[in-house]
Formats: sequence, C-alpha cells, structure tokens
Amino acid sequence: MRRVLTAVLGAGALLLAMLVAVAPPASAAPGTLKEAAAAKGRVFGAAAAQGHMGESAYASTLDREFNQLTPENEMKWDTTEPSRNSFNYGAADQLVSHAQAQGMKIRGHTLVWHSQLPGWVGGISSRDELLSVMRNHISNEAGHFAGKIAYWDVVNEAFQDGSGARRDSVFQRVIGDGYIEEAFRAARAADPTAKLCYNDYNIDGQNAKSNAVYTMVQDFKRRGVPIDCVGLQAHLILGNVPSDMQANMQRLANLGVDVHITELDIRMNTPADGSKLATQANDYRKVVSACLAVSRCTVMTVWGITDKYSWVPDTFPGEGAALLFDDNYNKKPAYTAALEALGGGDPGDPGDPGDPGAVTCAYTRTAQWSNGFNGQVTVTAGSSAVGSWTAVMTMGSGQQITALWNGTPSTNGSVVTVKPVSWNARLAAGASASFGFTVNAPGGNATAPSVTCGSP
Ligand code: 9MR
Repeated sequence: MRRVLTAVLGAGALLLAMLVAVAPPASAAPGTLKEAAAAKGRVFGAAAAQGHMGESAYASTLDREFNQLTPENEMKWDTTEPSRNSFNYGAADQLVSHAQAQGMKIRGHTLVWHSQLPGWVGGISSRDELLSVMRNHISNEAGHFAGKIAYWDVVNEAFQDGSGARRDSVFQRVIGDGYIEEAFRAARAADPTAKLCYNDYNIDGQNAKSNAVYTMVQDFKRRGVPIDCVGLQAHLILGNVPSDMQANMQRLANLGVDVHITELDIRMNTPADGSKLATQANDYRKVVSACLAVSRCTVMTVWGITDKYSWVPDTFPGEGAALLFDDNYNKKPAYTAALEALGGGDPGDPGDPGDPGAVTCAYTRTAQWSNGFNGQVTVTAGSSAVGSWTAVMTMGSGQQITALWNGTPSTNGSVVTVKPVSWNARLAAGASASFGFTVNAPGGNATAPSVTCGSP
C-alpha cells in the first residue's frame, strides 16, 4: 500500500515538475504587437491588400502580429460601385473572411472620399441626385458588411491642408457642408453596430486643419450627429512626429469620441541606414507612447505590413522604408521600439535593435572601377556594449559580392546577411567594427546597398 502511494506521489511530483518545466515564466512580456496591445486594452492593426495575400510571408506576418485589418483599397467607391447601382464586394469579402477567421477586427475604409471615386459620381450636378446616390452607396456598402465592421472611416480627407477650409470635391460643391453629417447618418442607419469615424491626414498635431476637424466634431456631438471616433492617419516624416500629438488626441477625446491612429507610417529618404532606422524607431516609440497616454486612443494601425508593398515610393520617389518590416519581412528597429513601447518584447536587453544601446551602421564606397566597386560597412555600438551584431545588406540590381573580409556572409538572393568573425563580435559602448567587400556590378551599377543592422 505504501509502495503504491509512493508511486502515485512520485508520478504526481513528476507531472508537477513537467508542468513547471513547460509553463512560460509568469513574467514573460508579450512577444507580438497584437498581444502587447491587447494587454494595454488596445488594438494594433495593419492595412492589407487582397492581391498580396497569396504570399505566405505576407499573410503569416499579418496573422502573427496584427488584430485589426483595414482593406487598403478594396472597399473604396471605385471598386465597390464602379458603375451606378452595380456593386462588387468580391475582394473585400475575401479580406473580411480572412480577418474573421483570424479573430481580427475589421476597419471599413472608406465610404465617402474625393479620391478613387468613379467618374460617373463626379459628373452629377444636382444636389438631390448626389445626396441620394451617396446615401444609396452608403446604405448598400455599410449594409452589405453590417455586423462585421468594428469601425468605419465614413468620410475621408474632407479638409484642406493649411487653411482647414473644406476641400473642394463633388460632394462639397454639389451638396455643401452638410454632406458629412448626411454620410454619418446614413452609415448609422445601415450598420448600427460599427463605430463611425472621420479620418484625415496632417491632423496628427495641432494646426489649422486639426482645429477645423475639432470644431466639426464638437458641433456634431452638440447636435447629436452620430460620430464615435476620429482617425489620425499619421503619414509621418522621419524625425517629425508632432510634439503636440498627445495633446491633440486628448482634446479630441475630451469631446467624447475615441481617437484612432489609422494609417501610421514614417517615411525616410532611401536607402535606409542604421542611423535613420534608429531615428525611425524612436519616432514609432513616440507615437505609440502618445497613444497609450490617452485612454480613448484605442486603435493603432500601420499602413501596410512590409516596406516592399508600401504606397510611399510610388507617391514620393526616393522615399520609403516607412513600415515595421523590411522588404524581406525582417523586423526593423521600429518594430522592436513599437513592441517595447507597448510593454512587450524585452526592454531590458540592451542588444535589441531599436534600443538606445543598440548598434548603428554606415556604408561607404572605398573604390570603384568600370564593372565593380569595393564597399565598407562600419557597425557602431550605442551607449551600451553589445555581445554581437548583424548587418543586412540589400544589393542593387545585378550586383554580386565576390569577396568579403572581416565578416561572415550568408546570401539569399539580393540580401546578404553579415555576422561578425570571432574577434570583432563584441563591441564596447561606442566602439566600432568594419567589414569590407568587393562587388561585381555589370554595367557599373554602383548604387549603395541598403544596410540595416542590429544586435545580436
Ligand atoms: O495605399 C493606398 C494606395 O494603394 C492607393 O493607390 C492610394 C490611392 O489614392 O491610396 C492609398 O491609401 C490612401 C488611403 O486610402 C487614404 N489616406 C492616404 C493613403 C495613402 O495615399
């Protein structure tokens, strides 16, 4: 009997030991953006395009990191009602089903906008007719998705930069100021459960345009026009996060609406380098921290998953690298900074890219001839020592590295990842290591590789 009891106790103890062994440490910080945001009562989303969902790294990064999806173009008027009263929701429906299967919230974008508007709408000149066309569009589209949409960007970009006057659009010209509230009323009637937002860019800090939005929201709240939230798009420029972003969000929140960051990206002149990526990391940290400091700032959404498909280089040639994942879906320093600002990741590890103590890197061309060149990358530790480092170089078209010294390369297509050799891995605070390489460049394409680095 005693032997049996001992055996049972022994098995129990073994089971307990196994449970202890597999249970994560109680203090483990969340490891993804969506988990870290959820722990703060926030939602962290991304814009996504149905056309890229077949790319497995695209879909898996979306699913792993984000819990809100904004269709980037699929719910816009030119797609959903290309000709009058003929509706097309195919691509949007696919994104909605994907998001639902993943338990993501869906942001509808957008019901009324002057851009991506089919020509037939622009041709309407009767007020009654345009009002009924707009109401019909909203009731059909918001009705189609009713019950599935957490937030609708009901009206997008209705104010001008600079003056804060109403933007000239067919809606403004033909219907007049009242078109915005008419749109909100129609959206509430079509989908009573969605939160209804006004969305715009350059209203992130306090300026004439955000003042105009503030005044409109104040008026809507006083008169009972159904508005629940304001979306600050936050298409920002490196080093230029408005210092009064938090104050601006707070004043809107004080009117009794939620505030969402809806299209966040922070663009830089390309190619990226270690110092620009470190500035960008700091910028993302500022935006996330500003949102967390405002209890009604409940949603943060980035405008894309990877730099590879960002809208920025198409609109601003020579600029880009604005998002959290690079062209190869590697986490950028900005990712680590955003995650840590949300209370995730491991802020205590001085080696994390994006941490103040992480490394930066700089590229120089040291020699050039007709069909090739030599380059050098210098990796420099920040205010803390690092035990090791990694540099990732994306080579220009046709460029091939034929020799590399003082580093250990591994090549994957045009991307070359360089780790240290034994003697230059550890860097004291502020210390540097350099590696050099020879590039064969047919046609003499000596474009600088884009280099990012981190630690380890
Ligand atoms: O990212 C979108 C891009 O693919 C489209 O070509 C473009 C057309 O205007 O719209 C982009 O998204 C915009 C969003 O709908 C509204 N705010 C500005 C965004 C970037 O232009």
